[in-house]
Amino acid sequence: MSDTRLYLISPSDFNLDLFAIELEAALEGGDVASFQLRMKESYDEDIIAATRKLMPICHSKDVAFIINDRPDLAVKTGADGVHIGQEDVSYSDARDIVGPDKIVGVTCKNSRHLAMEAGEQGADYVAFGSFFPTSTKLTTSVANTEILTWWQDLFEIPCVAIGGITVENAAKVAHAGADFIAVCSGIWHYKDGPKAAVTQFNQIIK
Ligand code: TZP
Ligand code: MG
Repeated sequence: MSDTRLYLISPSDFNLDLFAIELEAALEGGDVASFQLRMKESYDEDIIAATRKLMPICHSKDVAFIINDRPDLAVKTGADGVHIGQEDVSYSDARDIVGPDKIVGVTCKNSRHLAMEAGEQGADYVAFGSFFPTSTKLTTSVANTEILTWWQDLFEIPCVAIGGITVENAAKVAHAGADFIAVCSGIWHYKDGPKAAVTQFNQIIK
């Protein structure tokens, strides 16, 4: 394990003013590499309004701001990148939309094949999951930590571990080779609050 870093994922629904305070607190807790705005059921104008409020908070801490599913909104809002799943727009279409400079990350479930394909096409990171039970998303694939070690040994492109990661189990995916651990409820529902969660995660994964 070397330098695993945190990748925060937003809840899909939240009060923007209150969540902005939570996000600020979380980023006070320690190192965070990136933040993904994952508003799955929202209107475009709400995603744009959330980006306008939350992205400056992230940028003030050098945290990359990634939008889920929507390369078009990443361009429109000036976000740093987009995260796409296998059911979203293809990697090549996403890249065409956002251009060469933005981050494009791709969910690869538990598939070595999908990850190699995404890597060959130019993905900036590949994401594997779900490693642990989660209620944030309907689990369509269960991943084993071996896939992180396999990827880490063979490829330079960073890999992200996702799904049910908490302060209790984060060491397992970090040790296995995750470059980033992506966490939603393990941060926002942490018993002592998001700031303490970020501090705890950093102690565990460094
Ligand atoms: N993809 C696989 S699991 C998941 C996503 C977006 C949800 C992650 O949220 P949590 O609460 O950290 O399990
Ligand atoms: Mg998606």
